[in-house]
Amino acid sequence: MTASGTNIAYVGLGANLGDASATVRAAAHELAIAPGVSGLVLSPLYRSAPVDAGGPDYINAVVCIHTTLDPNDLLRALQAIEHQHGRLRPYQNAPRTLDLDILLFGAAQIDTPGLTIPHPRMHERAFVLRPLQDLAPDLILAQGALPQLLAQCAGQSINPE
Ligand code: PH2
Ligand code: MG
Ligand code: MG
Repeated sequence: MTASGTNIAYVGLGANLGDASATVRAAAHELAIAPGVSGLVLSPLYRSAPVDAGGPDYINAVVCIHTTLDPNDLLRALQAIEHQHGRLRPYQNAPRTLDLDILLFGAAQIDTPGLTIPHPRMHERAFVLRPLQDLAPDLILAQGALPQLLAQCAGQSINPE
């Protein structure tokens, strides 16, 4: 936590139904103006092939925020934005209009049924690591530095949108 009582969090954004780019940009704006959230920075958007999932290509991005919310309240705020964009959950990893995942929340390590932080699969997904690297190139995850982790995802297709 910083001196002002805020935490820095990183949130992954993904969409592969409808106008995915517009949805990701709109969701970032909605999060930027949410109570308890400030200083949002949006990474460039990327187009990525689905990983462990089917359906159309995804649009992915990452945002960095400062927040006075606790992790569960941030999760609820993200779920409200997903819901506003018509998110349905018919089955795991189903195509979606919008997915908002907390990747990192300060130095928090949380493992509860509803919330796991750091995100348990972020270190093996180029669609997270590449935009995260744009925002925080020197970040080091428990599994390694971003360039090293990205090199291990070389088979995953991801291109600037
Ligand atoms: N999200 C998933 C599963 N697979 N693949 C890509 N490319 N982008 C995603 O956002 C994504 C995925 C589950 O949340
Ligand atoms: Mg996800
Ligand atoms: Mg999710």
